[in-house]
Amino acid sequence: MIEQKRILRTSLPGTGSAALAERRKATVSAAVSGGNDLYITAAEGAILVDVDGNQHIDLGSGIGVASVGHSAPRVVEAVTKQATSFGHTCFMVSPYDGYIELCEQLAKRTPGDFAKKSALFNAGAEAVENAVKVARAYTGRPAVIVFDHAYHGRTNLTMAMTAKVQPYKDGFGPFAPEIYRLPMAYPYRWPTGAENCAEEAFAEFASKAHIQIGEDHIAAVVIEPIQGEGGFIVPAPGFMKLLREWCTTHGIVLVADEVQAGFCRTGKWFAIEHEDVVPDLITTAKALGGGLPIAALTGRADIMDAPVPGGLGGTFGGNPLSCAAALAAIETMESEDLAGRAVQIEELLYRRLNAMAEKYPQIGEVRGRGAMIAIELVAPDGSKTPDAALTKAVVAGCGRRGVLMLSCGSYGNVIRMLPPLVIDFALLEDAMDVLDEAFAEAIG
Ligand code: PLZ
Repeated sequence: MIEQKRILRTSLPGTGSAALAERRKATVSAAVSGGNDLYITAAEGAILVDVDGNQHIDLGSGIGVASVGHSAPRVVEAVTKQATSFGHTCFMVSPYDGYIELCEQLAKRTPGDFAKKSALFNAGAEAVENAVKVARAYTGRPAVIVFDHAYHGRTNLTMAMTAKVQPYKDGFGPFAPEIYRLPMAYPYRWPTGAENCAEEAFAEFASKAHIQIGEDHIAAVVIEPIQGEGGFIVPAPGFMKLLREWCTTHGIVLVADEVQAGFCRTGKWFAIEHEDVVPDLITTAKALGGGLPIAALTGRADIMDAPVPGGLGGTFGGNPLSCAAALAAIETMESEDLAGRAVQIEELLYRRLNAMAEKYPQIGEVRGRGAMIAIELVAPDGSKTPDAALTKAVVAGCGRRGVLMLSCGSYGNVIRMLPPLVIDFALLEDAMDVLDEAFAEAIG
């Protein structure tokens, strides 16, 4: 048992982490994104233990994965049991029931009161790629619409769908064709004000889609119901509904990319449920696997059956260990009401972050839902000029004190909080005290 407490035993990084950082430098590609150089040897609940014995509060959850907590008991038990019976056969070769049971669960949990089917993959990007394949096969059309600030992955197709060049796309072109980027309803930065955002953003969307692409050429609109890497941007209220109606009118497949926001993170099973919108297809990964890699594409049965037989698959997709982990993670979310806990986390974080925003005018906005909350940092003069340097300094200050925070945002000026949903509230209060300290230190 790891005590759910922040404990610093050495200065950071300790000698063990420093030694591993050296070995890494010699052998791991320098192009692989670097974290905070604290090397982990154990984790439980919301605590990460580094090789020097320091205990860190994890407000990143391995980028939104550890929603059920690190080493969640049901997941550990299910994976251990599965590993002792069989580890891999390939569902396309010798199938097994875990895959089917998980598809049943996905049909049951995802929004939409209609027949649904799923296919299982290894990572979020792969689920998104397959959503595009399925939508093209179903509609017989080529074009795909994505949004400003979107993040959908690092494969060739999903790089094209991801908005930000640095570091995701630089030097990696040419990119896949027929991807069109349209404006996102980003309330905080909408030029005429948040209150006009949904309608104006949609009007611009519909006009550009008509003039530049043509509705009859569009297979899918792919959108994150809350944008993740792009800065935890919650679309202006009503925008998603307008998109839904427009897609229905034109026979276009609406894909919700819930890779980061899905599975109880935002206080509901899926973030799009807050919008009262039902997508045709939904992509999931991250929290779904409870720590093991798995991703899913779920949606209307007729759409999911559109590709040619054999058109979807992959050696590892729906690996038995990952299916067992996912079933245990879903059971944990259900029996521990983790969506309900996310709502409680939201209350705590908003209370603490709004209080900090009163003190620090650099906090331009507190936003997000459930346990997916962020602050956007800007110049304190009302200009909303992004402050990436301050963001970096605050995240580093938290790191030095044993609280792992992640930044995000197109302008690198957003600090996001993605705690495990099982986190003790005392631990979260402690993390907020640390954030406050780090803020005070960074602004001097
Ligand atoms: N769709 C909405 O958030 C992954 C990636 C971080 P994979 N986000 C974290 C990084 O720097 O690589 C993500 C997402 C949304 C798709 C993906 C892609 O999921 O499992 O990383 O492929």
